[in-house]
Amino acid sequence: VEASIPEPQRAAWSRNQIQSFTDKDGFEKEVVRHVETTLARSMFNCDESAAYSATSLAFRDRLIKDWNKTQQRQTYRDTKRVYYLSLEFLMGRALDNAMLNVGLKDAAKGGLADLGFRIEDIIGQEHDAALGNGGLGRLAACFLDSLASLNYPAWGYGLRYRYGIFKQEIIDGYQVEVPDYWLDFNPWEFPRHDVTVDIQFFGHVSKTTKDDGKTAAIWEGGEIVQAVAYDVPIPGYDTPTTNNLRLWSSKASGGEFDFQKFNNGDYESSVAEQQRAETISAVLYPNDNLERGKELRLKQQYFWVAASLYDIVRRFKKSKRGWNEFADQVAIQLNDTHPTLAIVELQRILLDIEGLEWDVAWDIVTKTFGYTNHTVLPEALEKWPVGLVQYLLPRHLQIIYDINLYFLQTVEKAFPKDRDMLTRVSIIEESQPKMVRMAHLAIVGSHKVNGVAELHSDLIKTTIFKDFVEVYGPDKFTNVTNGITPRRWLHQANPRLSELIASKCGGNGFLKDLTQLNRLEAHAKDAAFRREWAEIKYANKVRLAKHIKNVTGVTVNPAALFDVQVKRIHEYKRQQLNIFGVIHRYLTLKGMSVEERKKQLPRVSVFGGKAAPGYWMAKQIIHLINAVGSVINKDEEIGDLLKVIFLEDYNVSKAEMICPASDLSEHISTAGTEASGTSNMKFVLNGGLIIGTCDGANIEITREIGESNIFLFGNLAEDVEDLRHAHNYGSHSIDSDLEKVFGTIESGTFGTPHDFSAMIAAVRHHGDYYLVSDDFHSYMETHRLVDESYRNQDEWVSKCITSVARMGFFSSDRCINEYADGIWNVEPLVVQE
Ligand code: GPU
Repeated sequence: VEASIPEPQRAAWSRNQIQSFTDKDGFEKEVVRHVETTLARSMFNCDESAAYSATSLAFRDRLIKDWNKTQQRQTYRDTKRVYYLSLEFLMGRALDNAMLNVGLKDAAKGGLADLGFRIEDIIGQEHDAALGNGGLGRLAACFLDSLASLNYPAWGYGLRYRYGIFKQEIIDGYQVEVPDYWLDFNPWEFPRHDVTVDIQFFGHVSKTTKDDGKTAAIWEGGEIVQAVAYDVPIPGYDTPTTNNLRLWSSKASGGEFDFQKFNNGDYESSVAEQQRAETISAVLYPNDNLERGKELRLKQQYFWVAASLYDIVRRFKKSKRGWNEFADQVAIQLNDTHPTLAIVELQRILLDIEGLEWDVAWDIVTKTFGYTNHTVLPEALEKWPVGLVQYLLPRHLQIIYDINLYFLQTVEKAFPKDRDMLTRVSIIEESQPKMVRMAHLAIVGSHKVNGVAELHSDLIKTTIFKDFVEVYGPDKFTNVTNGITPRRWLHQANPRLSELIASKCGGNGFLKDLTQLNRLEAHAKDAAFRREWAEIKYANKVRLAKHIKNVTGVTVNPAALFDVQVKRIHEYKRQQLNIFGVIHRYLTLKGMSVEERKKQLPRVSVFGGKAAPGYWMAKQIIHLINAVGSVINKDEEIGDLLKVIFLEDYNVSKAEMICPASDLSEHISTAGTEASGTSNMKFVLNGGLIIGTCDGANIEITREIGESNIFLFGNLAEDVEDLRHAHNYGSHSIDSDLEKVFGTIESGTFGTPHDFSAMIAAVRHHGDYYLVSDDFHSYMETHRLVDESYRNQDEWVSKCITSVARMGFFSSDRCINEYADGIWNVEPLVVQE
């Protein structure tokens, strides 16, 4: 069909396309048109929800044009493309981002005002796209923003979950999970019912002899599920490049129903089959830093990986190039081990379908893939039972065994007679049952492996992947420190601060080259500038205080120090250390005379974050925070001096409100456990200071902004092992202040002590694996330093300004350029307008 339309005709059509709006009046016309036609409503009953829909549709129309042109340009120029495979994309809201990236937010603001709406209210109508758990998924979203903003020809590939991360409600202090059905109305996705891939599961493998006498494997039988593409446009900031995020949705391959069964009267089972197929992309697994080995999860992984690779190979084949050029045209990045089957799938395609020799195919595969590791925590490292892989993907298991065989042969040559080495590096773990180690497969099948912050990248080389450094040498392993997009996390989340910064940095250039923030440094000592800066922070705190009042009923004083810890709830992230610290602060205040109390600095401790539904201890931590809050917040003796708030349902859009309102944020993981952390960067970029451990990216943040601008405490990663050993085999005495906190909990001050006994026992009797007691004293001392420092507002604000000025390194643009240079070998596609 495409080819039958003559070129002049096509060119004429594209010249005559309806022009998009460029100003307020044009925007208004488009909104009215969409309300009255697309939505079939009258302007007389256009409510905020309809105004949101129409505004989104108006901006979507604009994006589509840039998007089409970008795809045409990339096809025409046919340079190397990057494919970012991630099971999670935590995108948040799209409208505000689209308005800012396209550069017409002011037009929309004016237009909406004419129609009787406040733009904030309209933006607030949008449901977050929450197809991720936490940092890993949000990193993928920041990367998409940078890839488009820097004009890289890039695609994201993921799953279109019908249910994203659950919505969290707090009922009687406990977390309750509610399904997040987000697809009611989503103007940001385009179903591509013509882009489908049949995905095979189960079945068996037979051998056949080809014409040339060689044998080939044939995978047949089993069942077929269809993958349908849904495309989401990803606009770059201040560039026409609009890339594509392709999400796959599953459905039964037979179309709506199996008519055979239907006609035979077996209606129910034909519907059941339909539903079973749709289950694959139904729900995001809500675990962060934890793998639970569920069969459906493995199905999700293969479904998504196979559909994506089919699509990538199909696109490559259109270029009519030879396979020897594949790795020059295609770079695929594996976001953690979740997409590792892509390595096996590409080898299968090249070997079984395209008929390449093993070595030729394998060379292409390893040149194509890069693998990013995001954790050293053992419970998060993926392993799949061999039996399950055999049953679900029989041909893939054979290929995995062959990959392992050839790999172990080379290891054997380099380390003759070292049986232990072979056992340690093998892709197959010889356990009961045998397991496929996905990280090992990812390393063997990639040309580069990277960690996400310097400490983390060093740790993977010296701990979990140590043997592989010996096998491959150190150059296969590299570091790319994480970054965040300043568009969403500064310009969008904190428009007033962004504007103030622009006024001192010579305009908005810093949003594309974040190192330009260094121009601020000269102004840190300027009293008038500091006042403006502080005034913006205060306004952001007022806004958060209002939100807190609305959702919890608690009044907090915006002049208090806002101390924030928002992230997934996890023992290694140590929210328990924070809440024990809060209790200690409360006890200290209670022990003071009225006079003494008057001299104290008021504080608001804000917590937020979801616990995995099956993570009992994390749920107990949430319960304790709420229990403590409900006692302290109504203690009239304490009043404004201390408030404890748990904000329910922490997500991307709430983060955009919370980050700009923090004075101090907590990044207090046990040293060596947090691979990088990225909210640490968001908080500093928004003019807040950090209390933190020497862990993840905190270390590099310290190096950049200076030791005097961060509150570090606690034991170092290099000492953790010895301390744990001492807990278990030596004497383990608990910090005396922490004992007082435990005593208070056990006396029933915060409700039934039994509810919290496991949390206390974890420290006292079960080895205190996360070193809560070891770090408690230094944590509390450091909080005292924070108070002291905050009293001198001039100095505090200077620290904040200086820190922001030195944050240029943490842009995800820098990070993406490092991947492009060091791992992908891709270049931006310059746009000539
Ligand atoms: N991370 Br593994 C997740 O959010 N989920 C996971 O399942 C795994 C890692 C995080 C790390 O915990 C965090 O330190 C890092 O900043 C982030 O990935 C992005 O690299």
